[in-house]
Amino acid sequence: MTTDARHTVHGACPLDCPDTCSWQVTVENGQAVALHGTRDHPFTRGNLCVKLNRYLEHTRAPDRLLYPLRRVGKKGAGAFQRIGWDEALGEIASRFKDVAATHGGEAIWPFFGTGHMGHLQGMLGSGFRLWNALGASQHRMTICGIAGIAGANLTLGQTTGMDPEDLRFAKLIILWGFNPLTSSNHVWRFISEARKGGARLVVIDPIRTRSAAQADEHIAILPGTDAALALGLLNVVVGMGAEDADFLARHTSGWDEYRRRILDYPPERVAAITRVPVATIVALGRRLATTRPTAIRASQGMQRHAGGGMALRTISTIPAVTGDTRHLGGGVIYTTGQLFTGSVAGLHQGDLPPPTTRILTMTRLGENLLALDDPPVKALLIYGANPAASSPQQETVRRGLAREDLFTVVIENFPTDTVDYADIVLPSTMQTEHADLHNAYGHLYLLWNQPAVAPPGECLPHTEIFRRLARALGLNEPCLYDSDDDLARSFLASPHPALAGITLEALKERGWMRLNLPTPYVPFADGFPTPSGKLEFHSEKAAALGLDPVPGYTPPAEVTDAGLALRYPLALVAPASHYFLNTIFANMPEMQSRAGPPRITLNPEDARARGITQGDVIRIFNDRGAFEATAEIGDIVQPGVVAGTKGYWPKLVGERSNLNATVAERDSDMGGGAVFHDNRVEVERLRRAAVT
Ligand SMILES: Nc1nc2c(c(=O)[nH]1)N[C@H]1C(S)=C(S)[C@@H](COP(=O)(O)OP(=O)(O)OC[C@H]3O[C@@H](n4cnc5c(=O)[nH]c(N)nc54)[C@H](O)[C@@H]3O)O[C@H]1N2
Ligand SMILES: Nc1nc2c(c(=O)[nH]1)N[C@H]1C(S)=C(S)[C@@H](COP(=O)(O)OP(=O)(O)OC[C@H]3O[C@@H](n4cnc5c(=O)[nH]c(N)nc54)[C@H](O)[C@@H]3O)O[C@H]1N2
Ligand code: SF4
Ligand SMILES: [Mo]
Repeated sequence: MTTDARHTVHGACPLDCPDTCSWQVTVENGQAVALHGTRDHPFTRGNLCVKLNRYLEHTRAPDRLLYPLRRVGKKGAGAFQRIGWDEALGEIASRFKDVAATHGGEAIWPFFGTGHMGHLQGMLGSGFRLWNALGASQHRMTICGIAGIAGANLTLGQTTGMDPEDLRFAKLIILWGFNPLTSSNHVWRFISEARKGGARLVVIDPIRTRSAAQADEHIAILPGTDAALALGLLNVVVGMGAEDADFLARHTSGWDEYRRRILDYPPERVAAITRVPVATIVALGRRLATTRPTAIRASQGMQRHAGGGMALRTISTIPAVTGDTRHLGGGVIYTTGQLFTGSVAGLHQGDLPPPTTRILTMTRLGENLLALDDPPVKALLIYGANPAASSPQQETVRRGLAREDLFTVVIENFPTDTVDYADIVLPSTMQTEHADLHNAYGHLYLLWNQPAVAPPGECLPHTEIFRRLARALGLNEPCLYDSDDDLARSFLASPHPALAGITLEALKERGWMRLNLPTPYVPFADGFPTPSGKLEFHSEKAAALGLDPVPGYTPPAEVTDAGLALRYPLALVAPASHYFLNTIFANMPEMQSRAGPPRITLNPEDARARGITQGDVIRIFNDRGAFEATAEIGDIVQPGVVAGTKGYWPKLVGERSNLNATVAERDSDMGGGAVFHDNRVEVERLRRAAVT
């Protein structure tokens, strides 16, 4: 690589977004001067998004962490002094060794988030070998889509039934709990193409989002009731005798049992559960019965509920009943992540045996820090995560992080609320400064990210930090010292045909490569990857897990709880912000000014009942906590539902809390997933809007 001439470097967006954009960094005299989407990438096609267009600026932001730090003030105060790397790693190694000697390795919790999605630097593999060698507790990534993954897997054996690019062939598209114009904008091109060909677009979402506002029809469902709606729609299909009897007989198991379940959900019953009018259910059910191909793009939003796994499990049955599974452009998409069948064991374990230590659920951080025994968590190493802002039950998390006897290391790019609780802070590189290999969860391309520029200050990539930490700990296992290229190769060295012909050299040369799957992708040509080889309405695996053997409807824990409803009558839904990616960019002045202050939208009826007018400062609370926001009044939500957006840094907003102060540390029905949108609150006015 020359450093003086102008040249471009292949890369990929590392953030938690289905699109995993391919990008090109233009480098001049060793500086990154421009960042563009890769034009010939079939999914990205030359564009990034409003957030990442300013990424280079973000890498040079004045608040970027550049040096290792040691805490000098109280936990949470954010007072630090600069130290050297050797000192920092020496201290971490000696504290980890003490903890392991006194309490066992499981008292160490490596806690990673979705701040970076790579195999080398991010949640798909970073540090896993080191934690295994140390005998640390294992970290279960429950904060995002796990309930839906578990649910879709029970039905289909995998989490997608089609390639998102094939949405363009659909004649009816249902975006179910998915707001792509904000959270996955590149898929909109394929939806638009289908619409040009006459497809109808229906959005099912409690909020009239940007995407819902652009649709032919918006169905404003009560949060957490989607599985009931799915059963109601199938009730209409079955009532018309429109089920694909041949497909059901040949490729599914348990249809009779499931059919009886469907018959339990006539539109009238479903309307009462979901608040969707009977006529709307019947009309969509009829369209579903008669429109081939129909594509359903489901997303994470609807599974952030106590019944979230069941929601995806039930919705995933629809294309089998209608026969859409047979058609190109028909089927259901949840995530494409599972199609990236690299060698996970190779990357995560190297030559070590699989870990057998206890597994800690990340969305129980507060409770695990405060109540766990045998052994208690005594050392926490947080990377690519901002739990003081992103995790449920914020006050509990803070109390846990404030424990004086807890040794906390945070590896970060920016001084987040979580950093404020660290004993030692380590500065990490950003995506233009390190190498990585990326999967996607919204398309079928593997990507390589080549470092484009030297890191600023003393920032290091995680891979290098973990090699140095292994040395400081005196660990000898050779695989802990593998280079970045070796690590990438260990994932690519998979015998699975989907990776045939994909080498590190080819990826470096091209930047991205499609998985070696047939084009078009026909997922279930050889049967379903379930235990029976069929699409499973009846699931023995579910029964063995203590779950209902047949898909159904599991009510949300809070939204339909009548007792709770008396005290906290409003259901708070808190999805993606258009200008932040989770908590990333919420410290960037440009994005802060575009996003504005935290807002909560109330229906005019709910606002009137509380004497709240547009622009008032309001307090949103329940037994778990409270936060402040500016009131926005509008009919984008129904009475009884209020909406905000995630991502604000608590320390930068009123009451030093964001909406996760009110969310419960509760598990969903499957996989221990988080329940961010299953949350009852009350709202009161704090101050009148300033008169201008
Ligand atoms: N109320 C509510 N809360 C939610 C959600 C919701 O819908 N509603 N959604 C949830 C979901 S889906 C998710 S995925 C989580 C995400 O929650 P988190 O896992 O906390 O993810 P982020 O906020 O994206 O990123 C965390 C941190 O990673 C850092 N980071 C980025 N790249 C790197 C890197 O290369 N190295 C290091 N060391 N750090 C890096 C960023 O600076 C950022 O501070 O939030 C959840 N929280
Ligand atoms: N701009 C931006 N893009 C993002 C993110 C971001 O923070 N900002 N976050 C990223 C992350 S972490 C993820 S996991 C992905 C995917 O994240 P998404 O799947 O987009 O997740 P959410 O934003 O939580 O929810 C999507 C939609 O589901 C709706 N919803 C909530 N509850 C229900 C329900 O019970 N039923 C139905 N039908 N709908 C419901 C919400 O109102 C929202 O409009 O997006 C990623 N993209
Ligand atoms: S956040 Fe999503 S849309 Fe934006 S650049 Fe990254 S992958 Fe692309
Ligand atoms: Mo996520």
